[in-house]
Parts: sequence; C-alpha cells; structure tokens
Amino acid sequence: MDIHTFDAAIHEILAVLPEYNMPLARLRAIVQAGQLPTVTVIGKYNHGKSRLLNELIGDDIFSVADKRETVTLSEHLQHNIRWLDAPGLDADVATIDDQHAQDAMWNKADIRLMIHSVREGEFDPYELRLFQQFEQDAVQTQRQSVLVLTQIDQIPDQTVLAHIIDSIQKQAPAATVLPVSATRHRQGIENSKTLLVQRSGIPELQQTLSRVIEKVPAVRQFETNKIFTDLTAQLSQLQQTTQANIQQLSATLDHQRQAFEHDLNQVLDKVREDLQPILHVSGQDDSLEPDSFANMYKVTAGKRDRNRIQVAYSRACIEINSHLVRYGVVSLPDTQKSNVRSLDTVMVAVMGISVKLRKDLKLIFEDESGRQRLGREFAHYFEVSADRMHLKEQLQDLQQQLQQIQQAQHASATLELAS
Ligand SMILES: Nc1nc2c(ncn2[C@@H]2O[C@H](COP(=O)(O)OP(=O)(O)O)[C@@H](O)[C@H]2O)c(=O)[nH]1
Ligand SMILES: [Mg+2]
Repeated sequence: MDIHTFDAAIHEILAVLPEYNMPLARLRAIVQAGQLPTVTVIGKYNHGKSRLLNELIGDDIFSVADKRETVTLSEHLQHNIRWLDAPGLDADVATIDDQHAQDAMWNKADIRLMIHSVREGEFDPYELRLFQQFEQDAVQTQRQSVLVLTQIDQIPDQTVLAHIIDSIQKQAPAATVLPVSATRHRQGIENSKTLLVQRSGIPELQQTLSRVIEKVPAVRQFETNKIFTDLTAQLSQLQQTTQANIQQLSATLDHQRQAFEHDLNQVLDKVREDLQPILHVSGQDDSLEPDSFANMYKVTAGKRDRNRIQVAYSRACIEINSHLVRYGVVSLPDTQKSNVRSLDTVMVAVMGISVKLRKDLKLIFEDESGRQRLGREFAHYFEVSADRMHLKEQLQDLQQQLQQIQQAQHASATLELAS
C-alpha cells in the first residue's frame, strides 16, 4: 500500500477516533521504517548525543559541537539500523525542533537511548519525567529504553563518579544504566588500546543494544497487534453505542408522532362532540338569514346565530391549539413566515380566521375529508416544528456518524492487512 492510501485510511479513522493520533502515527512510522530498526538518542543539548552515535556507527557522521548544533532530525543507516539524532530536549517547546524531537522519540524510535552527561549530576525534573514516561510506554508497547550516562572521563574521581551514577540509578531504579565515554572509546580505537576501549563502556552498550535490537521485530508485532486490537474494540464499541442511539432516537420520533396523531384525534373527536348542538339545529338555519342595510345596527336572529357559530369555532380552535402547543407546534417554519407576526401561527395557516356558516363548520369538523385534511396538515406542521426538526437533525448526524464509523472500520481492516 502506498503511503497516500495509508494516510487516507488513517484520516478516516481519526475522523471518528481523534485520540488515536499517537498510536496511528507510530504505526505509520513502523510501516515506513520497513525492516530497519530505529535507534534514537534523546537528551539535552551538549550531553554528547551526536558524538556517542558517531562512536556506535564507527564514523563521524553526525556533527558534534559545543553549542546547539542538531536542530533537525538527522538520520543515518548503518549495520542495518537507522540511527536518529534528535534535536536537544531543551529545544523551545512548540517549535519545529520540538516537533522533530517528539516525532523521533514517540513515533520513530524502536529503541530509545536516553542520554545524560554525568557532568550535570542527577537528572533534572524534566529529564526524569520524560524517562518515566518512556518506562510507562514500555509497559504499554514493550518498546525498550536504555539509560546512557555520557562523558564519564570528565569525572576523574571514581568515588564521585560512582556516587553520581548511584544517585541517578536511584532516580530510575528499574533502568538499565550504562556509563560511557566517547572520547575514551575514540582514543582507544585510534591507538589500539583495548583496555581503554573496554573502560569506555561502549562495548557493553553495544552488547545491550544488539540484545534489544534483536527483539525489535517481535516488539513491533506486539505494538501493531495491540494497536489493531484496541482500535477494533473501540470502533465496534462506538458503532454499538451509535446504533443504539439511532434506535432510541428513531423510537422517540415514532412515539412522538403516534402520540401527536392519537391526541389530535382525541381532541378532534371531542371538538366534534362539543359542536353537535351547534352543527345540527332543528328547524330553520338562522345563520343563513342575510344581513340587510335596514338592520345594520340591530341584533337579528341571523347575527346571533352566526355569532354562536363563530364562538363555537373559536372555542374549537383554542382546544386544538392547546394540543399543538403541548407538542411544540407553535409558529410556522421560517420559510413560511410573513411579516405579520400574529398571523404566523399554524392555527391561522390551517384553519383560517373565521367561520360563520354552519356548513363550513361541518365541512371542517364533521366530514371525513375535513378531518383528514386537518390530520394531514397538522401532522405536516408537527414534522416541521422546531423541536421535531432538531431531533431529526440529531438523527441525521448520528446516521452520518455511523457511516463514518463503518468507513473507519473498513480503513482499519485495510491498514491491518497492509501492516
Ligand atoms: N570529554 C568528553 N566530551 C564529550 C564526550 N561526548 C561528547 N563530548 C563533547 O561534548 C560536547 C557536545 O557533544 P555533542 O555530541 O555535540 O552533544 P549533543 O548536543 O548532545 O549532540 C562536544 O564538545 C563533545 O566533544 C565524552 O564522552 N567525553
Ligand atoms: Mg547533537
């Protein structure tokens, strides 16, 4: 799999599990490294990282200096090992240097050589915390760290040196501590002085290194398995919760709709019941008696009857409206709003403003087609009401999330095959 496809798959997983940033960056580094184990030196400036690497490689590859020299990550392949010289830890945090250092120690390193010069005495709090993080990481990933104490030739007094080494060992009780001197090693090699080479501590470091390097393939396998085991479990957990949430929300939406319809029918039944005396009058229908110019200011039987109809109609509307309010169906959707606020209600949109004739009242509340129209239109406004729309948007989000999770599962399976 090419790295772009790989990165695209990582991207899909991170879309649903952003907290997998670190493990996936490590996975990517493993895949990119191919067969080569990566040994990284980590430590503060001028503690002798670059010079130690040169001794281990047997060549002056990395630049050695008394100032902040190594600012970017430099690497060199030798003896089938990738050697990484990381920027000093005292690089300003959040700069590019620091990102390189972080990338080197957390993503790229199979083996970390924590470098500390005995000239500085004990670990400072930052070094100590970092080394403890490596030890914690070793529990999770099995990746090995070695604690290398450099520049031991700088402390000629053996008692003092022993005391420093001892107190560092107390700071990191579980660590394999290896005291070395790069200069002593170089002198020994150049002058063929075996004893000097022995006393440089470098051969012991090399032995320890080859022991841990041997384990790299198995450790990587462990790391990879663990990443995918965790990832698969997390994704399926996420899938289950999302599915359960979708089910719950769909059920809520269904219940709400059913309850709305059920209650609306009850209200409409009751309204129809209450309207019976008004709908059916024996004898003549006074409401049909027209108004005339002559009785403009008089109370006539026609006016009184039409007034009764209007009042009954209003009462019916109030009952229906209270049902709508209970279900959050209050104002019209934004797209349907006019600039007359008092008319922007669902009631006005569906019912109109007034009814004065008995036949219209019947048409609305008694005839089956009228009942059906009310049911249909109120249901429509119920569906577009704010709360309901909000729930439906939530459901859509969840469904989209589920789709993303399934894509991430697919991506994870593809990555696993390629790793
Ligand atoms: N005496 C002595 N000096 C060393 C030793 N290792 C490194 N140095 C010196 O310490 C300084 C910093 O070394 P360098 O490798 O550049 O440190 P880095 O910044 O950690 O990479 C240089 O002047 C080195 O020559 C050592 O074992 N003994
Ligand atoms: Mg350096």
